[in-house]
Amino acid sequence: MQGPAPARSNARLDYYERIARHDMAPLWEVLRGLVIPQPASPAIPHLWRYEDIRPYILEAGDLITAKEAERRVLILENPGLAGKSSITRTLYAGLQLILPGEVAPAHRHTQSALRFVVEGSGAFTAVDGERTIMQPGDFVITPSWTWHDHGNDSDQPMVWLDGLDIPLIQALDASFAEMYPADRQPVTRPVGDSLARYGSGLAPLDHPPRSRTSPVFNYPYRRSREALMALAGGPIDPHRGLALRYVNPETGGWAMPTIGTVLSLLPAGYETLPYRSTDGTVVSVIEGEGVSQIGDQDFQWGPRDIFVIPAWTPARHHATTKDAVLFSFSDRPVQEVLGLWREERMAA
Ligand code: 1HN
Repeated sequence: MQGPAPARSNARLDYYERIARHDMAPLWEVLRGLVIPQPASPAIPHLWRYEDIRPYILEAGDLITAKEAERRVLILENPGLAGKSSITRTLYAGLQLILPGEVAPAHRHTQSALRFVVEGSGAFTAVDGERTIMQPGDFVITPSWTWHDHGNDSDQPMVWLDGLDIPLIQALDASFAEMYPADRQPVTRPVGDSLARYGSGLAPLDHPPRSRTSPVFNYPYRRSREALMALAGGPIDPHRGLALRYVNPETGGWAMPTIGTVLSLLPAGYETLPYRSTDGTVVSVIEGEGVSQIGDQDFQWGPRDIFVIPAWTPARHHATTKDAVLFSFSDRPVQEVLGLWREERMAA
């Protein structure tokens, strides 16, 4: 697969032309590009500075309502994947705006979604009959094929990062979607019900898991941050900082079947050693400031900035002035079940 490319004699070229008419092609002409010795993602490292893009997000609010748009979102498109609505090869990311009084109508689709609240507080999302009120840093899940609508009964705009497995579902040709017959689905359980039932290391007796996604659909930042900070004085992974995985309490596995989510702490002044893994990763900065070297580029970041580390691209992170807290997501759960996921802990 890495030997020299075969020469293209006239006889061979003539043959390729004739077999093309029968919808066939010679593998030996393309093999070296298909089965490559290591990942070479077309995605490139990139950072979206929140301060720079925020005016455009708010401007969308003057141009179109959430209802007309169905979802008023600016896609964060990887510059290496132009026109593909993708931030990595398998994942989509966007920033969604919902203004006071608005409703994003109920629908469902086979794509799984996560919301990570970036700005504003008090808007809600309803999933499968339950509402959750969202605060900055909350990680909220919309499992595959569940009805979901959003609303904002607060007095401030809310912006959240959407992460979906759209390109992955597209590659599998497994997209189904439909609108709910009304803007809002009926609410059948009180706010906080899922967290009370499943979010305290307890689960209802005699109820087997109903889905592959965590029954906790809002992991409130207050609780996640507390867990992280409780470990702050202890040992730290030199390549990854202090990193915690969001778990499905029924299985101990990832919270979502297709998207792995992580909360990390880099103490002030801490510099990680270079690291790469096969899961291209989207990072949303919650607290702190720093600089990340991704491939051969340096990216400076602060609160609410979003950056992407393509698959198998070495990255190292430095929290400069304060403790940094980062939320990140990738397709790692998919790669793990398929036995494909790899990482490399590199020397400085
Ligand atoms: C979607 O349903 C939402 O529910 C956000 O908020 C972004 C992007 C593509 C397809 C469906 C949402 C989406 C989406």
